[in-house]
Amino acid sequence: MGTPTHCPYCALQCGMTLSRGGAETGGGTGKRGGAETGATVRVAPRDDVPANRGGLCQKGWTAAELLTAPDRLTAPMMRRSRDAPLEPCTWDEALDRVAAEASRLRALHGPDAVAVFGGGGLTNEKAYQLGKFARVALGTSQIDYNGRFCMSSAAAASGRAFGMDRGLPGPVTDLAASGAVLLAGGNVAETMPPFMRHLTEMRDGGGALIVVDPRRTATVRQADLHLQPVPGTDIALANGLLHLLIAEGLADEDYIAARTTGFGAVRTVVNAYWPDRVERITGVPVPRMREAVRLLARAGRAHVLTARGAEQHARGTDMVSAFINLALALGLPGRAGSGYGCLTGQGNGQGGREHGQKADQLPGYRRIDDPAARAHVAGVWGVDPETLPGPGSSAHELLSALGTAAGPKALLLFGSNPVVSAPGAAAVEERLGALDLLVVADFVPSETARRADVVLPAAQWAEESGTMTNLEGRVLRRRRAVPPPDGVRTDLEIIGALAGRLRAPGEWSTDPAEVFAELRRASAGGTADYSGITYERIEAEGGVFWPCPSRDHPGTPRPYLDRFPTPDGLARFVPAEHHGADEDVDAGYPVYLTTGRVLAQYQSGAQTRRVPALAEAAPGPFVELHPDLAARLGIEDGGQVRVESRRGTATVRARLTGAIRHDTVFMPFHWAGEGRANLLTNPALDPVSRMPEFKVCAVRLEPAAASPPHAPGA
Ligand SMILES: Nc1nc2c(c(=O)[nH]1)N[C@H]1C(S)=C(S)[C@@H](COP(=O)(O)OP(=O)(O)OC[C@H]3O[C@@H](n4cnc5c(=O)[nH]c(N)nc54)[C@H](O)[C@@H]3O)O[C@H]1N2
Ligand SMILES: Nc1nc2c(c(=O)[nH]1)N[C@H]1C(S)=C(S)[C@@H](COP(=O)(O)OP(=O)(O)OC[C@H]3O[C@@H](n4cnc5c(=O)[nH]c(N)nc54)[C@H](O)[C@@H]3O)O[C@H]1N2
Ligand code: SF4
Ligand SMILES: [Mo]
Repeated sequence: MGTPTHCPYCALQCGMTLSRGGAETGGGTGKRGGAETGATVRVAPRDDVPANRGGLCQKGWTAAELLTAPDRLTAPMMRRSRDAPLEPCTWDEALDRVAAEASRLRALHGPDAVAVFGGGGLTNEKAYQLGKFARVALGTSQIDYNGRFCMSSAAAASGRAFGMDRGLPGPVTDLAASGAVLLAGGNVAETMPPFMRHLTEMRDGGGALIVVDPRRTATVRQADLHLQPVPGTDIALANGLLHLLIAEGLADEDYIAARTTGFGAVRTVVNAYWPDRVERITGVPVPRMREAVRLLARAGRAHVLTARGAEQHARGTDMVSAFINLALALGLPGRAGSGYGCLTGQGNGQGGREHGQKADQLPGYRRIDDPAARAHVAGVWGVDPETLPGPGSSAHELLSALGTAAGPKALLLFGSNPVVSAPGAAAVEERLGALDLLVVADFVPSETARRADVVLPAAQWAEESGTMTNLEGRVLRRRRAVPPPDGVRTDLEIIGALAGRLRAPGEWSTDPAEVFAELRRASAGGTADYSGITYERIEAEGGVFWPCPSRDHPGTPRPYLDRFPTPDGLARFVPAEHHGADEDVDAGYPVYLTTGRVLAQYQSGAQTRRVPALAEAAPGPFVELHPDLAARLGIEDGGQVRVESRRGTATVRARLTGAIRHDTVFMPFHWAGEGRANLLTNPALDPVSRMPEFKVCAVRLEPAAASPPHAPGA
């Protein structure tokens, strides 16, 4: 039979069944040591989950192998003094030290001296409890999370257009019945492979896939039309498409009049984006733009989707607004089977942004500066609203302030590895080193955990239960299939034990079901209302879509059908002007660098670099560049290259491909050490979302002296 659950990695949350026992048969199993010597955990895809319907990618198939990673953390560790090595200790020693040190720093410097950093991989229960822990047990305003580096620009743009931020406008299966999908800045064939089947089904039914990407990716190879812009020019491109749509009389005037506001100002702006000008800015030929507009306008049902390529920019919020404007002029949002959607990235990237681990947020997608929201949530927490701190700083600002005179002196980190994944990684490492106390809860000694003063070993996905909200806004059950190894605790147990030591008021259950019951009450009446969702309903209904404000409410697969959750019920056009990259190319740094992902590695790689089959498939960092550019620079395929930006230098292998623009190179960001893409990236922030510009900066390249091959797992 086995335990039905979902993959630990990305937001598609593919359904899988975990079963125990039996002999090990190679790929797809994790062999358990210690108390359960010989037991194995076997992964099989579920075909009753619409998102993946029997499919899994290589990361999902091998997910159980991390349960028994040779260097899995199974005992707390701490440093007795600053320069001492990390040594195993007891849980009491570790937790006492964290509580005592946090209390001391708070007494000395005030409550904001202790900061918290969370992650979009945490279950709803954990994300909720972490936000409550920061506000109630520590009293700090300084909490944010890695989702700020992920979909925050799309969240901000969706909020201002629709009054709400929920990744997709309907079930992912709606895509298959679409007549056209425009995907801007997403490489789903590598980042969520089973998602491709919905797009393939659409194409089989006559629909067209249009992809906007500076690279001819695996996704583009399955598309009908490729628009290949210069990185950072998507606003101009989207405005150009809208210009053509209007010029050709294809805008949906009736829909615009009935369901939207603000079109006039956008029309005035896009007036100046005539096709030749847009071709000059973006490099996309006018006939391709015309073709894209024709395919979308003729489609009937259609979707405009964005992913990180069109979001991780210093103007990322405006970039998404420009694509939303196009979707609105086509009359898509709020029509069944059509709409604008953002492809959320992390496993619980959606739920993780709803329940309070974000600097400006309280559970239920409430604002922390809203007096009514504060009163409601403080009531659930059993504290005086006056005691709740106000908004804190965004992820990059928080990390940049660590250990400075006015900044936090301690950081508690759950579910992120910023030494690899944060922009300006070298500066972040320096800030972490300046802290009085760094505490990291993780399953493995990530690059960030290795720098910690206290390391707390946490339970993995197959060893805990809770809920995850996938990219559709569907709340799903994560179910425990095996007990954690001896010495390992769940994140809820860790948070509960620290709250107790800090004498925090209120309840600190370590039982996910109890925490979820409290989350439901805290979210009641908020935008992301979970109050009608129960574990039983999720089980019986195959997941429940939020908002779901009562037990007899069916949940909301398609939220905008009747009206948008804005004060007047109308969607808002928001004008967006092209600004170009924060750091443009020049004589010193003549090439654009963009960054992203490959199929076999996940994020900072802390997990996937430890799975042998994945490490073999994607063994080390590289830079992808066009053969013509390589020839000009004297760079050979497979040779070592120095890639240099104004912030640092990375040394990686060259991978030559005609699938990228001549003026652009690409690096995945999954590896540590001197090949880190984030030694180079530009931490310029979007003014609204505070998203860093991961997707474009200026670099120069030169061949490097040969160096030994990269060790896997390093
Ligand atoms: N294998 C794998 N899968 C993952 C993850 C992973 O780490 N590995 N992470 C998960 C997470 S958290 C996320 S957020 C998602 C991300 O999923 P995606 O957004 O699909 O992934 P990326 O590779 O970051 O970026 C997508 C594409 O954007 C393109 N791009 C770069 N610059 C620009 C630009 O200026 N404009 C446009 N239009 N495109 C541009 C890149 O060439 C790249 O092909 O993936 C999830 N799934
Ligand atoms: N250059 C560049 N940089 C990027 C991006 C890019 O496109 N380009 N993308 C950005 C994006 S979209 C994202 S989402 C970030 C992600 O980057 P990170 O925030 O570093 O994400 P992960 O590598 O998933 O790190 C998660 C860490 O927490 C641990 N972990 C996972 N789940 C849990 C849990 O439930 N509990 C605990 N205690 N620990 C857990 C893992 O073992 C791992 O060490 O990277 C960003 N950085
Ligand atoms: S697509 Fe995402 S959820 Fe599905 S198996 Fe791969 S990593 Fe897991
Ligand atoms: Mo992400």
